[in-house]
Amino acid sequence: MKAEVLSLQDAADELGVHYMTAYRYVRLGKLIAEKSGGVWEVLRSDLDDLIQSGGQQPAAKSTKRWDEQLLAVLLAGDEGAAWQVVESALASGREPSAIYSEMISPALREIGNQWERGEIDVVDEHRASQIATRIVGRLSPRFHRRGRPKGTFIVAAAPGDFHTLAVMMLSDQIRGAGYHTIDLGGAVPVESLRRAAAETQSLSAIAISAFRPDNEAEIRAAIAAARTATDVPIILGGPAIDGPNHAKGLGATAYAEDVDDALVALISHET
Ligand code: B12
Repeated sequence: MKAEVLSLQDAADELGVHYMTAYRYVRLGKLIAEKSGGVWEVLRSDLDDLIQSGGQQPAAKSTKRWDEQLLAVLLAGDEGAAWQVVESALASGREPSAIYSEMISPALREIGNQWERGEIDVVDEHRASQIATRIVGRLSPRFHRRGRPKGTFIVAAAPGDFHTLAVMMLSDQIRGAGYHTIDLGGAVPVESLRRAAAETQSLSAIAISAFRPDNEAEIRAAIAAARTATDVPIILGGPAIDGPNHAKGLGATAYAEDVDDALVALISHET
């Protein structure tokens, strides 16, 4: 059976509130709505949930769907609403790291898929990425840990690869795990990576992120150059890397899907 969809105005009428109040509910994550063809739409079941809870959605349910809410406001280009969704998720107990991996990453992946299918314009995608970048900038200080760092990670995107958002998130998550990080951002030149590897004190590992499957030669060159400067593990990850064999074939010590994987790779290299 097809789910019943209402306009936000209809939802406001049923709630007996002004349109702007209903929109505020959407921004606060109390009412789940998605923008379709420039118009906010609400599922009947979500409206009923809100009505049954006397205007207050149960926290667990809305927490589970912060990700959908974030996707909707990122697509709408509403930066204020995007930050409010993040703040609400933080207030309900979500860790900043989970905001990255369970909310921002899936939202951006979905936006990439919609762009690939021609459902949204590249402008929508760029606008959403910029908002996501600013959100990550605001969350970044929350990953700071007191005390002596366990070591240092260099984190960078492969040469020719401008997908810096993942590098920012990864760098924060590694910092959150107690390491100092040197974030070299996107499209790091091969020689710069080699020099950074040679000059960094207490280097523990180098993490390289790859989103472009078409620049394997550059990834290989970057890893080879870094290898001439250090023997710490070089951990390769990102959607352009198809698992451990692929990573090792490009010269990396190990493949990692996320920060936990990267730390496991580091520890197993050390022991
Ligand atoms: C935002 C974006 C951009 C932005 C990047 C902005 C920025 N500052 O980062 C801009 C506009 C620059 C861009 C450009 C391009 N993009 Co783009 N982009 C995206 C998009 C929508 C999101 C990327 C992103 O940040 N994802 C969020 C990240 C954080 O999520 P994540 O993947 O889960 O990342 C986590 C893990 O992968 C992991 N991880 C990642 N790396 C590593 C490394 C290690 C060591 C470890 C442990 C973990 C790890 O940790 C991350 C954080 O938790 C993707 C869609 C997608 N499917 O991802 C397309 C996408 C990656 N782009 C794509 C393309 C084609 C391009 C362009 C070639 C488009 C063009 N024709 O110009 C250019 C290439 C530019 C270049 N030279 O790099 C394609 C790549 C497909 C392909 N197979 O080639 C995608 C998949 C879109 C699509 N569906 O077609 N893009």
